[in-house]
Amino acid sequence: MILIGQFDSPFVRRVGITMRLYDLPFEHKPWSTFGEADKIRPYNPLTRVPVLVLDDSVALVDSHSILDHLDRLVPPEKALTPRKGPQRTAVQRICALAAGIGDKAVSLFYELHLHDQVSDMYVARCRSQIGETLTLLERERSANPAPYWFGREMSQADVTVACILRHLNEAHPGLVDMKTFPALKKLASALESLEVFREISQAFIPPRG
Ligand SMILES: N[C@@H](CCC(=O)N[C@@H](CS)C(=O)NCC(=O)O)C(=O)O
Repeated sequence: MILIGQFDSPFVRRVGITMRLYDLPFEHKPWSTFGEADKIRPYNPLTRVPVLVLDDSVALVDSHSILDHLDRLVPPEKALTPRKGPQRTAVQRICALAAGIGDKAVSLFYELHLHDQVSDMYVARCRSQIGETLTLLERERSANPAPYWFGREMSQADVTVACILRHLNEAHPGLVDMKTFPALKKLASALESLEVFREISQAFIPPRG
């Protein structure tokens, strides 16, 4: 399989980390969505990453559907998102909230750095959406003393939250005071110290329009 996209994208990174944790080998093409859009376009006309090119050449897009595919390539006990039941819904809910923060962080970056005229209203809206969702996640995480979000085993919720927080803080330094979110900070720090998180990582490179 071929994974397209740079690991400074939280969406690409969560796919890369998941593939390592699943022992699924992949070739990595760290193409930039702006500088190398022409290389990405044949696989994804949206020129967004991640893209996962399967061995039969089918190109999957969007980290949610890519992870759904990968989860079915491993035995159920190894999958980071449970196959069924309330636990699946619970993991997906945290992933959706965290990934939503990632979407807003990307939109905010484009608004601030790629638009000639920045909309103060849109910037304020993104900031508030990010802050309020972090507050909700902090509240739920701080009520839970388990080492990972859903107990003693890592789930996709943990992977996604850590990837999103790193991207948020690198793309928008100073936007969020992580001291205000100690439980999230602790979880992310623990995960970022793991070998797989250190290997599958890349410092944020600002896109240029
Ligand atoms: N919902 C998508 C979001 C992917 C996304 O926003 N990727 C960004 C990089 S972090 C991108 O490709 N941006 C280029 C663009 O939107 O033009 C996912 O989960 O994969």
